[in-house]
Amino acid sequence: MGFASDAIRNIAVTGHGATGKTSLVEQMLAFGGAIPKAETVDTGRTVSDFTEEEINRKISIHLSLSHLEWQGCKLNLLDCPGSSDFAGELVAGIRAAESALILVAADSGVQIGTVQTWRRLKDRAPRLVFVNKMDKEHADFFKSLDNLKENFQAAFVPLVLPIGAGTGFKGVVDLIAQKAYLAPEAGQKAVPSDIPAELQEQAREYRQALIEAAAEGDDALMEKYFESETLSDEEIRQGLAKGLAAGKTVPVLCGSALQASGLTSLLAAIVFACPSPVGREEPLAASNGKEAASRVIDPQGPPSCFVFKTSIDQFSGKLSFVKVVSGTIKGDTELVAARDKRKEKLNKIYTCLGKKLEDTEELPAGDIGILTKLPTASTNDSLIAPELDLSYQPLRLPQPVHAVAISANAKKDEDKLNQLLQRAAEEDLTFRIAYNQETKENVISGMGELHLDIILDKIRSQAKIEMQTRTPRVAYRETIRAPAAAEYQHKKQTGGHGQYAKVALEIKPLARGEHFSFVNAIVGGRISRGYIPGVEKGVVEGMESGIMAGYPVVDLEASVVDGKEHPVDSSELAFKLAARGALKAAMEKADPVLLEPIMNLTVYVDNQYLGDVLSDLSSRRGKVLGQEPAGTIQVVKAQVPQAELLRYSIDLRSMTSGTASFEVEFSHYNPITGKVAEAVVAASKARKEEQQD
Ligand SMILES: Nc1nc2c(ncn2[C@@H]2O[C@H](COP(=O)(O)OP(=O)(O)OP(=O)(O)O)[C@@H](O)[C@H]2O)c(=O)[nH]1
Ligand SMILES: [Mg+2]
Repeated sequence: MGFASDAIRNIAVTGHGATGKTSLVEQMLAFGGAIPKAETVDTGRTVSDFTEEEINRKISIHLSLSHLEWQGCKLNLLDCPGSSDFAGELVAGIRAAESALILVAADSGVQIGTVQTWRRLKDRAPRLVFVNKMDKEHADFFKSLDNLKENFQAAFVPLVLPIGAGTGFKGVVDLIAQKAYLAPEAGQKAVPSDIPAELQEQAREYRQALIEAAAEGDDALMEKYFESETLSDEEIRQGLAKGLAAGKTVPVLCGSALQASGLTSLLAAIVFACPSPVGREEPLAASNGKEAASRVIDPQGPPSCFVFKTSIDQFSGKLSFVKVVSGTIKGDTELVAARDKRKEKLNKIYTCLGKKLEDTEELPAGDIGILTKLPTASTNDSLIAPELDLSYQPLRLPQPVHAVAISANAKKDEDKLNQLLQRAAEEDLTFRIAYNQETKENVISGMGELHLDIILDKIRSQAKIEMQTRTPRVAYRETIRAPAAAEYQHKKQTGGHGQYAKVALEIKPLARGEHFSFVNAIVGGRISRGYIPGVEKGVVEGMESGIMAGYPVVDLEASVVDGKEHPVDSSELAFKLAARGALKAAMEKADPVLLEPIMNLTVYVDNQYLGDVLSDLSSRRGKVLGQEPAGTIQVVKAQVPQAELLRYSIDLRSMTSGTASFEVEFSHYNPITGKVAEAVVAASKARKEEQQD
């Protein structure tokens, strides 16, 4: 209880799916005495994977927090899911941690998820690698090490060497302690022993490399090393810590989570090499408009924290996971939400071991904990002392890559379904729900098919609602390619108070993305000032549905140049209708065209599937912009029409046996003509007829 800020280490445990992150966290917790015994993912009783969906699927879906004490330090472990379907949780985990432990499976080396994690870590530099699963057939520590060097620009430095591999794996040699730690019997601690004779030469060689790497971390150590050609163990640790904090050195360890092997060296490395939160920078939101872009984590000063995750617990209600940036947070600390200065009443403060909440008195700067039942706080909120005026940068979450249209089978369930989807979106910011006004569909989107399936399964089982999903429609647009002019007269003057207005419009194309502008070019009072807003409204309403396929019209300038009014029968409504008619007539003559959304696509793919992925992209009317080899993995950048990507997450999976992954974001709208455009027009016509039936 009561760790000072500089005795805290926050570690995001990351890596490709199924590399053993959850298993390793479990073993570390047991090794450090935080739990009596390590369970396995297969029994569904681990600390980290505790939700029903995780237990059923035997994968991590949510970021989970646990902690242990080691050599006087509090280690907060953030177990991040490996699948790219839950990349949002990884982003949150990385944000809350000062360093990342990247797991690589010794039998597979660097995988797609390793590359993606590495990229996401770019601005949170310090990282360690643990080569796990050394007990597996084909496990090869040195091959994995070469693989890392091939893929990433960094100084990888082994801190341990494996003793054997595969079924012959016995444990590790710790190159700093110069001891062997053999895999312990179940439930036992690893006892240090002498380095086996056959490994002594290799250990000497690697220790020398380790000393050199440590010396490079610090000028004074470098000098000392030149003089005496060696460093003390303590100096090695200091040098590595400096190199790691600067993001230059990446210590590499190995072991087996299954056999609880390699943990002594790993935990020691976390304590001596990973930076404490104190003095690390927490980025500020751009909207602060202040000179500083960040604030250093500091136990002094008024308290503040950042909510990096929100979840709903069956018993405790809303849980807000916070990272304390300054001061100390206690039960009676006064905090307001930076967003609206509304007071947040704190209740109890907790730390946790997975689902198990543990009371705590206070959270000092740098620590991670849970605030419960905050009335309005949500993920990305900054909670600050009332005298502060700042907010922290929101999470840089990835854009959804997969969308489906959804509706409840029974009309009576529609509202309930919407409510539950909204709630899911509050908990998980990479899941979104939106009603698409243009296509008249409820569309949910997320990070992949699995992501959406899991959310829908939960709703199906808990609320007993049956639903249907469909491929969503694309939001096409219409625009013009030439200037044109037309006039239109709206007239209904049969008895009584009539309607009269006449409007002459000139329209011309604007640059892509400029949307709309309206010019009043009336001279000599041909239309009274008071009616001009009616004309503009008519144009805006007319642009809501174009003349080709009924999609919204964009990138057009309309000038009202002439018109006529009647002393009694004219009204704003009459001018609105006349303007709408004039717009349609002008568009007919202005070389109209359909626009389709084009997406920026980044695909991470193994070399062996590169050819398939590229030829598939060209069949999707995609344009490959570049290709970056990163060792055995290629990063392909392309622009592809959205209409061709509606099932990409499913197709890419089957094309690459589930190994590839992609990111996608909207880029721009592009004109379509010929067969592609004809198909869009035909589909829209068919839909209209169907609606009329
Ligand atoms: N042989 C062997 N199997 C391991 C080892 N570590 C984990 N596993 C197994 O690998 C599988 C995946 O382990 P997890 O701990 O769930 O892996 P993870 O990285 O947390 O997976 P995600 O969170 O879903 O990405 C399980 O069946 C584990 O029992 C290891 O060191 N050796
Ligand atoms: Mg896991």
